[in-house]
Amino acid sequence: HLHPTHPLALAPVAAPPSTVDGFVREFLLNLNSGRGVTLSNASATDKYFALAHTVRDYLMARWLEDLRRQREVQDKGVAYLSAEYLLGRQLDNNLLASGLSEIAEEALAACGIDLDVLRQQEVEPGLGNGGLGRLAACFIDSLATMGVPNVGYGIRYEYGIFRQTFVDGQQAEQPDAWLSLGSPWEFAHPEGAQTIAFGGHTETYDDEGVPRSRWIPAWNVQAVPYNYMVPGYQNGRVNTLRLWSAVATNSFDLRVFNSGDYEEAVRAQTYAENISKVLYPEDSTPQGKELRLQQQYFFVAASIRDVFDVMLPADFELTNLPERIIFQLNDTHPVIAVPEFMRVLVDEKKMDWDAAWAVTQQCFAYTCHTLLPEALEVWPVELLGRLLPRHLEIIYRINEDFLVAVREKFGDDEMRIRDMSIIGEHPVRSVRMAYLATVAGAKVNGVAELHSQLLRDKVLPDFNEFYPGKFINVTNGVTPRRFVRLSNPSLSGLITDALGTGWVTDLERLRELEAYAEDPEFRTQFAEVKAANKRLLSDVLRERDGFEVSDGHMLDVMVKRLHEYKRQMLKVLHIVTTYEGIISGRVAVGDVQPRTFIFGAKAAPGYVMAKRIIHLINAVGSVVNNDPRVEGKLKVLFPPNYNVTLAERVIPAADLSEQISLAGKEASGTGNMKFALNGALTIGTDDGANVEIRELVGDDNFFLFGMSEPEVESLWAKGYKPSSFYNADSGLRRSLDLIAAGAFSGGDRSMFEPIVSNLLYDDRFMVLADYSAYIGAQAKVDAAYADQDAWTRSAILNVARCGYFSSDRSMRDYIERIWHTAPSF
Ligand code: H53
Repeated sequence: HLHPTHPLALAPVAAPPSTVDGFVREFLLNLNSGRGVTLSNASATDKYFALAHTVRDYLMARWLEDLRRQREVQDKGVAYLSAEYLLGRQLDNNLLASGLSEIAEEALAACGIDLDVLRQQEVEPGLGNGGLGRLAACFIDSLATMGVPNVGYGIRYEYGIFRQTFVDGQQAEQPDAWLSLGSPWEFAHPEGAQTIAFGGHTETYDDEGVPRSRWIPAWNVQAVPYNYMVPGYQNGRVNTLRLWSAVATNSFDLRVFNSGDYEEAVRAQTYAENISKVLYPEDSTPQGKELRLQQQYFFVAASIRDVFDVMLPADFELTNLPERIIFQLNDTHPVIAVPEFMRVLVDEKKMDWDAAWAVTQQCFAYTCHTLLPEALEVWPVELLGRLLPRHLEIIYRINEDFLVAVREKFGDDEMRIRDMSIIGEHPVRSVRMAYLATVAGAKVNGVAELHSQLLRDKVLPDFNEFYPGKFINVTNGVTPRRFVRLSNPSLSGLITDALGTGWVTDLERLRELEAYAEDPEFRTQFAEVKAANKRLLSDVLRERDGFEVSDGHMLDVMVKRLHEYKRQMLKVLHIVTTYEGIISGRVAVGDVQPRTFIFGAKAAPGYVMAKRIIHLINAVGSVVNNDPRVEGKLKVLFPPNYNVTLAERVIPAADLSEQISLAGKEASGTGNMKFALNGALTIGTDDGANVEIRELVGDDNFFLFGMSEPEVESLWAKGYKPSSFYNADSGLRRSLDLIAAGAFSGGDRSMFEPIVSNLLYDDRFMVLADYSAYIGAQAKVDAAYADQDAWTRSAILNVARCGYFSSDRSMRDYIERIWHTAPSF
C-alpha cells in the first residue's frame, strides 16, 4: 500500500507530456473513460468535454501544488466576495494560460477535429449582469497571473443571466440553463458543505458568569462548494474560484418527512434550493427581494466559514486575523458579511466585542461601484430582523458605538447624526448597507478618479470628514489576456511582431507602439487587422443572426446594459437625425460616412422604459435597414443576447466606441477600456473612466462632448426644462417628432409616446441637453473618418496609451493601497 506520507501520495501526479502525441493520447483517454465513447462515434459535445478535461488534466498538477503551498505558507490571502462573476467561455482562456493552444489545435487536427467547432460548444457561464461581474472575472485572472494567492467566492447560480431574444422587436427572456449538459470546469465537493442557518430568534445566556447572546435559527440549508480553476497566464499558477450551491439539509427534510407530510418535505427542499437557483437580472437597480438577501447571506456566511475551516489552523490567534486575511466587498451585495464575521468572533469564538470590532475593521475593505442612489442597497429592518435576527442586533450595536463616536467628533448635530446613521428611517426603517460597509471597511474605494472624488465629496462627505484617509481611488481595469490576446489574435500578432510577447503581462509596454504610429507600413498593417476583424464579425453575425455587415462602413458600436443613464436614446436620436437628414434631402447622401450602428444590450425584465427603448432601437433599425434611400449608407444591427462571447467578436472590429452616459452617472465603465485597447476611437462624455482615457490618449484622439459633471449639477440647480432644448434645436425637433408621428411604428403614434414624453417632460438623464453637442461631435467623427490614414494613426495611439487600463495595474493598486499582500511563492 502507498502510505499517505509516501512522496507519490503527497505530490500531485505530473501532467501528461506537452506534446501533440501526449495531447492526443490524453484526449482519446478522456473520450473513452470520461465519456464512454470512441472517437468514431463521439458527438461534438463528447469531444468538447474530452478536450476540456484534457486541458484540466494539464492544469491539475499545478493547481494541486498551489493549493498545497497555500496551506503550507500561511501568507495573507485575499477573499474576494462577489455576488457575480461574468466569466465568459473558459476553454480558450485555459488553453492560452496553459500554453497549449497550438498543441491542442494540432492534436485535434490529427484526430480530424476543428478546434473552432469545439469552442462553439461551450455555453458561457453568465453568472453576472454587466460591468461589476465582468470586473470580478478580470480581477481574479490578474491575481492568478501575478501569483497572488486569492480565492474568489460567489454563488453557483443554476440559471445565469437570461437569454435574450426579440419577438416583434421586443425583448423576451429565456432561462439560461447553462448547466444542462454539465460543466467540465467545476469540481463539486458535497462533503465540504457548510450549514447556513436562517430565521428564528436570539437569546441571552450566562456563559460561566459572562452574559452572552446566541442565535437560535429556525431553518437551514447546505452550501455545497464548487471549485473552478483560475489559471495564471503561462506562469504555472492556478488560483481557485469557489462558488456555493444551495442544497436542502437532510435533517430538515427528515423532520418534515417523519411528520408524514411528504408533499411539504419536497416543498421545503425546493424552497432551500431556490437560494442559488437564479441570478437576479438587475444591474445597478436592486429590487430588494427577500430571496436576494438570502442569497447574499448564504454565500458570505459559507465563505467566512470556509476561511476559518480551510485557511486557518484551529488554534489560530484571532487578534492576528488581519495578518492572514482581507475580505474585499464587491459593492454592497456581500456587506452582510460584516455582522456575520462579528457574530462568529463574538458569539462563537467568544471574543470580546471591542477586540472583535478592531479585527473586523482591518479585515474588510469595500468597493463602491455606483453613484446612483437606487443602486445603494438598503434592507428593511423588518425583513433583516426576520431572516437574520442576531445580525440585526449586531448592526444596531455597531451603529450605536459609531454614533457615539460621531457625537464625540461633531457634537450633538442631530441632523448630521440622522444623515450618518446606518439605520435610515424613511420611507421605512432600513439598514443602509453602504454605510455599514464604510464604517466597517479599512478602506473604501471608488472605481475611477471622478467617481471616487464624487463619492468622497458628494455621496459620503460626512464619512470622509469623519474618517480622513479612508476614501481612495482604484481605477478599474480589464484583463489583456481575454480582451486583447485571445479576442484579437491579429492585433496581438502585430503587437508581438513589433514588441515581443512581454506586453501581455506588462501592458504599459504598449507605449512603445507610439513610434509605430508614425510608420506608414505599420499603419497599413494595423488597418488590415481592423478590416480582417470586421470580416470576422460579419461572418459571426451572418451565422448567428442572418445579418450582413457591409464592407467599407464605419462600425459605430454601443454595447452595454440598457439603462437610461447610459443614454442609448441619445444614440437613437443621432441615428434618426442622420436618417431624417438624408430622406428629407437636407443632407446630401454623399456627405454622410457610410455607417453601421451596432447595439448590444439586455434590459432588466422589470425595467419597462429600458424595454421600450430596445423596442424603439429595433423599430428604427427595421425602417432604416429597409429604406432604399439610405441603402449602403446607414444600417442598424442589434444582435440579441449580447454576452462576453459576442463582446469578444464585436470589440476588435469596432471603429467608434460610444461612451455617452450623463456626466456623473457612470462610475467607471470598463467596455470603454476594452474598445480603446482594441483600437477604436471613443466618442464620450467626461464621465467615469472616460476622463482618464481621454487624458491618456489626448484630445486629438478622443471625441469629447457634452456637459461636465459640475455643469450637469448647475443645470439641475437652475431647473432643467428639456422642452426648451427641444424648442431651440430644429434637428432635435424633427427627430423627436418623427418618432412621435409613428414613422417607426407603422403610423402608430402611441407605441413610443411614453419615450417621447419622458424625454420632453422629465428626461432625468438630460438627453436633450446634450443632444446638440453630441450631433456636433458626430460630425467631427464623420470628418475624421474620411481621412482613413489619420484615423488609423489615432487608433494606434489609443492602443499605445491605454496600457494603464490593464486589470494587472488595478490589482497592483489594491495590493499596495488596500490589501498589503504580495506574491508569496
Ligand atoms: O460596475 C462597473 C462600472 C460601471 C458600474 C458597474 C455596476 C454594476 O455592473 C452593477 C452594480 C453597480 O453598483 C455598478 O455601473 O460603471 O464600470 C465596474 O466597476
